[in-house]
Amino acid sequence: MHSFDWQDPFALDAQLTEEERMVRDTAHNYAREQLLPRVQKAYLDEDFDRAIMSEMGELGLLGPTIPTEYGGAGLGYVSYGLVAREVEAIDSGYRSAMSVQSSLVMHPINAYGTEEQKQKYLPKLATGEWVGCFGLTEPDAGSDPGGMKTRAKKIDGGYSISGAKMWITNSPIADVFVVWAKSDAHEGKIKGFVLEKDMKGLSAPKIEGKLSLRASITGEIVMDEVEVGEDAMLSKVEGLKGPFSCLNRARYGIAWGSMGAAEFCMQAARQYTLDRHQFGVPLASKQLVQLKLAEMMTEISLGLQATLRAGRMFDEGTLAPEAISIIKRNNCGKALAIARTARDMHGGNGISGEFHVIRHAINLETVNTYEGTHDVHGLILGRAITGIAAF
Ligand code: TGC
Ligand code: FAD
Repeated sequence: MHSFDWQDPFALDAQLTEEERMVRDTAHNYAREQLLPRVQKAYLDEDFDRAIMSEMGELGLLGPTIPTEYGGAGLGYVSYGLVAREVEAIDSGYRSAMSVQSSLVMHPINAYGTEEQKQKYLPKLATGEWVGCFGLTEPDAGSDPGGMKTRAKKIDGGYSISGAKMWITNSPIADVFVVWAKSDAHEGKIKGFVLEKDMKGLSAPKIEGKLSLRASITGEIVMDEVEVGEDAMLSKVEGLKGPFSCLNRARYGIAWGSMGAAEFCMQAARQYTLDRHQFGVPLASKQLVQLKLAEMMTEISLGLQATLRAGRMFDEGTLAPEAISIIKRNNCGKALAIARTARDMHGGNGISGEFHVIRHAINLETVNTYEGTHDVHGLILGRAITGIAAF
């Protein structure tokens, strides 16, 4: 019989290729050595260090699945997921910055852009020289992006775009804005546009005072008759499937990332309860504590195994969006519950930034909401099971 490894019950490590392990180790070392030491201050100061994007770019962590000819790493989706897991073990906000750049900005340009757009944007996004953001959500259109008000009006030689996007990761520091608008030249259908920072009529004010995801920068995108040429349009896609195909990739990465945060919290709770003595014995000797750790290990190992399977299916081209809803919804919900329990197991120390668990728990409130809320993914699955849309 094999011996049991509580950190890897189903031998996930053994199911990875040599290349995937190398990518994982690179991301692990970077996250532990460069991100962990600065996260507590960044969180307290509500500050995202722009240099992180260049550091990640240098290591090849931005756009890992983008072809090498455009500056990406040409890796598979399992590698992408492993990076998300390592980065989110430190902070969901750092994974956010990375997944927006990779899945929501580089992917649509690569999938729907012209050769010129790819040459112009992808290499600089891959190195982190440019930061990108993705504008889908609006003040009055969140779970229902089909209700967006942003309009692209046809003008001579291009479009005039007006509207407002809300809750946009990276927007205040972005150089490149992928925004989605209803185009009057396309019967009101949704089209994607690539805007640039200094365009007239474009601004991206920061949203101040977030109590969650404070180490990530979030803002609005305000577009007041921003004029762009035809060459700003992502011409190869039309309708909601454009933004949704980007969300598929980001949601998949979040499924991995949230498990990284959960693993961090579980390991912290285990160590804390082994070290902490009450009633003359380590807290870890108590049945209630062991049961909590057992639940955590169970959910993490099942969550990771499902996510690895999804990654393999992604690379084979057999992964349906509904399967991504299963892992996004389940892993975020489970990670949030694990982080809250780990916070409780730390007692009073659990509310201190020094122990990290409360930061993870508060971050995971956002992760459970963005990229489709927990309930919206439940409704996507309900529709798949019954054939009836209940949104
Ligand atoms: P529905 O009628 O279902 O679909 C409209 C069209 O889109 C196609 N489609 C998809 N295509 C690819 N992948 C998917 N996952 C797709 N889902 C739908 C569909 O086939 C159809 O195509 P066609 O050709 O027939 O037009 O659309 P609906 O309006 O009824 O939508 C329902 C619902 C609830 C599923 C959807 O609106 C939804 O997913 N809402 C959640 C919104 C959301 O996730 N927003 C995320 C914003 S970005 C973000 O949060 C970034 S945070 C990043 C970070 O910091 O990490
Ligand atoms: P609503 O849609 O108003 O939902 C409110 C509540 O109602 C939720 O509990 C929801 O589950 C429930 N609900 C909604 N519809 C139904 C229904 N039909 N039946 C039952 N219950 C329902 N968006 C971007 O485009 N780009 C980004 O980079 C980005 N980054 C973000 C960063 C942060 C920090 C945050 C908080 C959000 C970000 N978002 C981004 C927006 C995010 O995707 C939305 O917040 C999310 O999709 C939910 O939309 P909403 O906030 O409008 O909530």
